Amino acid sequence: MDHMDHMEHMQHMHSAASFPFLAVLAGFFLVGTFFYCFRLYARNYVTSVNGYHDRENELWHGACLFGMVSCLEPTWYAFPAIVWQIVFAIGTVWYLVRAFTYGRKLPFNKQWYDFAHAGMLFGMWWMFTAPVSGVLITGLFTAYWSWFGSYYAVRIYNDFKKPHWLSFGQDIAHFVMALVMALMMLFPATFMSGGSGMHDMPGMENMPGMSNMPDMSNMSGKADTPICTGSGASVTDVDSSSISHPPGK
Ligand SMILES: [Cu+2]
Repeated sequence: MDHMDHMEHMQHMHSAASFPFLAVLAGFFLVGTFFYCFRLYARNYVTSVNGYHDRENELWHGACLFGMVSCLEPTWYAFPAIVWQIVFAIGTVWYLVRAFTYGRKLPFNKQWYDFAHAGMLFGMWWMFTAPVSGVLITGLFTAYWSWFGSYYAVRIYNDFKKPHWLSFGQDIAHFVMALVMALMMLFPATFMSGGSGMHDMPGMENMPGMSNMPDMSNMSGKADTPICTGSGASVTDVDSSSISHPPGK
């Protein structure tokens, strides 16, 4: 598509998208970040409710949700993508190591919890890095997040039997996280606008607008622009053939 046509198309689509659903989602994940910050610091309270307190879990869930805020509304924080690429790489390795070592000895833990959280953080790393893309990768991540989401849908159902705001909070945070991540895999273009900052966003050149169609340019199996870009250019903006950098970058 001709670049100027594309820009006009984008601006048209932008003004048509009046409901700020990316901002609403980012706001939800920001509340979730505060929720896990509270859990991180309120050790005695969380222990009195759950019987244990897992500092690493609280910290990494907070990081995950804060990363989602940055992904959906990159202009709210001035974090470049490289920060999240490093953070989520560390988190992924952390939980893999934990799954095979001390995590198995924690009485409240199960090995598959650690694998699930390694997968969660790996999924976030992928959102900010996207070293490669294709139908297979989209399918695998969508399957993973669908499983993750349905597990927590059942947990939310069970929470009604013995309601507590801590368990509702964590299960709803996981469920919405999984739902949004699955949708991001299936409809990446819809989540790449970055709200009000979209005109400064690297990656928007690839967008076919607020389309509900999957971005077919992601299906070619080669390196692609990450869905989450942070406040600056990603170090993995390798597909330069499809990117015309905005002026002043
Ligand atoms: Cu979790």
